[in-house]
This record gives sequence, C-alpha cells and structure tokens, in this order.
Amino acid sequence: MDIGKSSFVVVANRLPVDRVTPRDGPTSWRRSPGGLVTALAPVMRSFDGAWVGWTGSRDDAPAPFSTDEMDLIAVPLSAEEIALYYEGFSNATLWPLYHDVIVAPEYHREWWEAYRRVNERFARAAADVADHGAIVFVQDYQLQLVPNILRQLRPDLKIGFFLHIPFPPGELFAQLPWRRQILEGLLGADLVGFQREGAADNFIGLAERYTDATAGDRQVVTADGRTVLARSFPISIDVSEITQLVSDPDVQARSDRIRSEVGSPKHILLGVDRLDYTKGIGHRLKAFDELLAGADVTPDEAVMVQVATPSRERVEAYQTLRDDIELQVGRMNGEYGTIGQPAVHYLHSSYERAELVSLLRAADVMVVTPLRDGMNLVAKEYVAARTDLGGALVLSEFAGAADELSDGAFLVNPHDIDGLKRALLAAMRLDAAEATQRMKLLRERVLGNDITRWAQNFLDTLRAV
Ligand code: GDG
Repeated sequence: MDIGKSSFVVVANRLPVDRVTPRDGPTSWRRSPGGLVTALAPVMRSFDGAWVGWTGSRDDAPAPFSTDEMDLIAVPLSAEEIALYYEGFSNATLWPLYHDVIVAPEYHREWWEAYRRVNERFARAAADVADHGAIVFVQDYQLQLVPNILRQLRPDLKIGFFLHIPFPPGELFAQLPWRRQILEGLLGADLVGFQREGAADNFIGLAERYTDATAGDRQVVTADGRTVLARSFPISIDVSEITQLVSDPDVQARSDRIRSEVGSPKHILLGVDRLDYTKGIGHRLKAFDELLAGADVTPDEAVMVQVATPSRERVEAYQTLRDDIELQVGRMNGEYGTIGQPAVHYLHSSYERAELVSLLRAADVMVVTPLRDGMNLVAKEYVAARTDLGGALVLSEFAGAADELSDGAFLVNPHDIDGLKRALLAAMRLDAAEATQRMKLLRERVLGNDITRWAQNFLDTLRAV
C-alpha cells in the first residue's frame, strides 16, 4: 500500500489498533477503545494523518498500512527492548519516580541505553513520514526524548508533547541519573502539555536548574534561542460514547441486574482501576474493612465491587501488589462474607465498555482514591454516566481530576484512613437533594471540557506558538 507523507503525525508507544487474527482468514486490525484516538480521529481524517507506534507484540513490523482513514507506521521492538525500554525504564524507573516514588524506582544504565535507542527509532519513523512543516504530536513518558531527536532531524516541524502522568517535584526528579537528558528531550518541543499547572511549574523550574534554558512565565527559552511553552491541558473523556451507552436499554437492564446479583444492598461502592500501586486500592479496602469492623455499615447494607484490570504483569512490583490486594480481599471476605454474599466482589479482569458503564450506573458511591494520578478518567466517566443525576463521587485530592471536580466530589486524602471512612459514610448517607446538586456541579465541569475540546485546545495552542 502506498503511504505518502502526512501533515499531522501522532507518535505514541502503542498504535491505536489491535490485531484480529481469525482461525481461517487474513489478519485485520480493529481500532482499540480509547479517548485519545477518538479525539484525534477527525484531525487524522482532515490532515491525512499518520500514527507511529508499537503493535504490542515482539518483533512485529508489518509494512505501513491504512485503517480508519489514518496511516499506521509500526515501530518494532525486540523481546529484549520490551524488557529494558518498556517494562524496565518506562515502567520500573519513570512510572514510580513520576508517581511520588510510591515504590522505589530502579536505575539501570542498560535500561536507559535501551530507552534512548528506542526513542531514536520512534523519532526516525516520525521524521520519515512527516511532510514539510507538519505538526507532530508526541505522547507520554515512554517517549520523552523524541521531541529533541526529531528537532535535530527535522527543524521544519512543529512539535507538541503531552505527558499523561504527573511531572514530579524537583526533590524527586533530581534522583534521575539522566535528568538533564530527559529535560533536554522535552525542550525539543514547541509546546509541552501537562495535566496540572503544578506539573508545568515543576518542569519549568527543573529545566532552569538542570539545563541551559532560562524560565519566564509559562515559557522556557532554550540555549539556542527557541521558546518552549509549558502549560496544563487537563485531559478528558469521550462524553458522547458514555452517553450513548447509558441510553442503551440493554445497558440499563444490565445495570439493574448487577444490583440484584450483588444482593440488592442499600449501597454499592465501586472501584475501577488498572491493578496499579498508584491507584490506592489497598487504602480504600482498608477503609471499607474498618467501616465493617466498627459496624458503621453491615455487609448486607453495603458491598464493594472492585474491578482490577490486569496490568504490567511481568513487572515485579505489580506481582507483589496483586498478592497483597488478593490477600486483603480474601481476609475481608473470610471475615464479613456469607455464602453467596461476599463483602468485596473482586474482579481481576478486563471488561467490555458496555459492562463497565452498566457498573458505573449501578454504583451509588464511586471510590477513586489514587495516591497519585495524572488525571483519572474513571472519575470523569462516572460523572458522564450519571445522566440520572444520581450517585456520589469520592475522589482523591492527588488525582489531577480533583482540580476540576472539587465542588461536587467528596475530596479525600487516601492516606488519612479516618478521613476516608468519614467521606465514604457521608457519601452513603447523602440525601437525594444534595446528591443531585453535587452531580449537577460535576456534570457541568465534565461536559464542559470533553476530549474533543482538549485536543482542539492543545492543537490550536501548538499551531499558534
Ligand atoms: C493514564 C494516567 C490519565 C479500565 N478498565 C477497563 C477499561 N478501563 C478504562 C477506563 C479509563 C481508562 O481505562 C483508564 O484511565 P485512567 O485515567 O483511569 O488511568 P490510566 O490507565 O492510569 O491512564 C491517568 C490517563 O492516562 C489519560 O491521560 O488520566 O492519570 O495514569 O477510560 O474506563 N476499559 C475497558 N475495560 C476495562 O476492564 N474497556
């Protein structure tokens, strides 16, 4: 297939498609669910867009192909590179370092070398497909060196970068042996976007401290005289996807059935997270455990449903976390459960969107308690699903979403277990009028800034710099 040059190029660790391999018949590709690709699809269509990324399988290098009106350019990774660049440097160095060192980051020179090498490969692939003067939009922590490598290869391009996770304060970032290289990598962009203002401030301060750049207000000027804009662009969700699912009679019926299947309790508390140590799953279980232990609620009054989507299962910290959480759930169910009625419905599985939205609709209290989170889309999805203005949101102040949702949510510090217990009780005991009032405030915020608006804001700002 003939793949030409593109005037809009997205570079991300993963391609926005999954391979479908039927037993008989040729391989095809299906668009993976996700707000980012949904938001960028219209831009892709109008600008002959290309997406550069990894397929998710080792040594997989299909020739460039087109699907859904965008060109897809696969960047191959060997098994060793997956271990060193992806599981190692991305998910066992940067991920914990950028999330407040909740687990200790590991620093290994061979991981860094692989990260550098793989970033270069992504940058070259983008340079090859980008038309003269194209816009290139680079995504996330796995590819922080791409902006600068790309700038060297192709000074004609307009380069934007968005970090989906937090950018840490100087006290933590300073640990990174390659802190200067990472900052210089990002400074190759014209626009660097973050989830929160604080993250942009951290970046500007650190760029000034560890590179030759000088800092102005919301701007950094690099040694070569270029201006880099650093700002927050709080990401959001595809509201229309959720609204459509919620209005589906099957989803409504499924939601009612979920309620009865968990024993029609007065309160269903729900958590939906990738099984990740940043999400504070253990903290919320502990708070619920203590509420049951102190008889603040009884097991037939309140049940917790926790969806824990399998994630990064080859990284050691994730294996330990799984053991810890499953021990905790097992203990709670042994203590408070009865036949056919566990206190915690723990689901280590991934679900269809429709099932997820049915769960959101069935939940009286959505419990989102990360210890640190760039944004947290689940909190916003819950709000979008409550077209009935029902339900309550308990939300960690350490999630980026707290900046926008503080008016209607019950904000908590998840480390403060007594505070978390009080918030859970208050959310369960909320009267209908106040619940409606709070949900209206939440919905105003979420519906007023959806993913399309986010993409438009970012790209408009990038075009203008
Ligand atoms: C990173 C940042 C930032 C979850 N389980 C299933 C499923 N999900 C969907 C959720 C939601 C998404 O996955 C998870 O997004 P989050 O924002 O909650 O968390 P991360 O995965 O950590 O995302 C985060 C985000 O990037 C965007 O910038 O908000 O802070 O860490 O949409 O609904 N979807 C399906 N089945 C599941 O079982 N289909």
